[in-house]
Amino acid sequence: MSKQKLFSAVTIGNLTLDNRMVMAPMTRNRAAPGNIPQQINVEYYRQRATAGLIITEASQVSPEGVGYPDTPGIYNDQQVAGWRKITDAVHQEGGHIFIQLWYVGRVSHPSLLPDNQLPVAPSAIKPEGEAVTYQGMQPYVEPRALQSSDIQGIVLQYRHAAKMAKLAGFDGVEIHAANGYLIDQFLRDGSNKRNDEDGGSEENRMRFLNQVIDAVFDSWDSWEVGIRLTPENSFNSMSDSDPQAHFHYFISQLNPRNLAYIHLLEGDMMSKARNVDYRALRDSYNGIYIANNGYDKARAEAAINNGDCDLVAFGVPFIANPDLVYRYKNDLPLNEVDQSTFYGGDEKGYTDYPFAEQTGETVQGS
Ligand code: 8OZ
Repeated sequence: MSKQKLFSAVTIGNLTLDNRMVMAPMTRNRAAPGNIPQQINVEYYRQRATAGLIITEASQVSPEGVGYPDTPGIYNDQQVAGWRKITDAVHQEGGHIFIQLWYVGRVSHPSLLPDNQLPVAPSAIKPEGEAVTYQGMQPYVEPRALQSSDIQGIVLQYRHAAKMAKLAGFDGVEIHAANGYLIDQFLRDGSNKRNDEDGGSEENRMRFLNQVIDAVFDSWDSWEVGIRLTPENSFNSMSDSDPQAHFHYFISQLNPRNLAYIHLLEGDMMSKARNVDYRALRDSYNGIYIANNGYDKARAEAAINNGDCDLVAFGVPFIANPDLVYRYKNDLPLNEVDQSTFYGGDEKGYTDYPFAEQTGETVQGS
């Protein structure tokens, strides 16, 4: 068998990852009250530590950043203590783990926020649909458009969370600038109608992201910071008038930042369309590119061999297969995934997916 690049080591800054299979960030809504990571989460991440890199589920940088029930935070000491058990467990198993920093912006609901305050956004544009709240689904509300003077306060929340992530023992952080949350709301022109220094030109729309990067760099080296982007994902009512050109600009601007990586969810999760030329975006970037969205082993191998990406992030396959690396390496069948247990609940559909050895599968020809 020829050497398979997917299973070859890769260096990011001072880190050497065992393989190029990344566990994608996935919201699972199983934090304890207070948005605190708990023992079941330790077990979940420990089981998946053979991934070259784990990127955690999105984690709020402050109580104001929350948008869903039971999602973890990374802004207080209890949360840091909870995460510390997770990073220790992953490191004990020889793995590496970045935490994804999150502030949802307009995709929230007053009932989830301190003092029932309104969600915030670059512009007062309500997303379609309903928020998931502790009282069930409730229609989204029109967000409050941020004042220029509010923005610095949010940047400071990112700075604080980045510092807490360091205390929690992570190997790095991923800035969630994707999927229609606050940073993405600034980047894309369907949600950013501002006519001040944070809206209009590409440069202005990127200002908030640049400030967040600077804030995170206060506690992390550049090669310990990744960024997730979604040029054309329409999830959360997002749109942009020219994703190819705009994201070419944003990504080119990231070159001198010397980041750990950029991580792109390619295509539109909702329509399954894929109208952006991701190879062109990849070629405009000098550093490491992680590709995501519906890859399996064959597509991942082909993409890496073709130079379309350096690593591939897998989501759903890692939910159902804690030993996905072992299964792919040995061409073993995958467990069937139970979508009904994606969000919320207990160990069922979370830490009870069997490892290959337990199902009696044998390894062929290795
Ligand atoms: C699904 C459900 C809730 C949140 C994202 C953090 O899309 C999420 C998310 C996904 O990035």
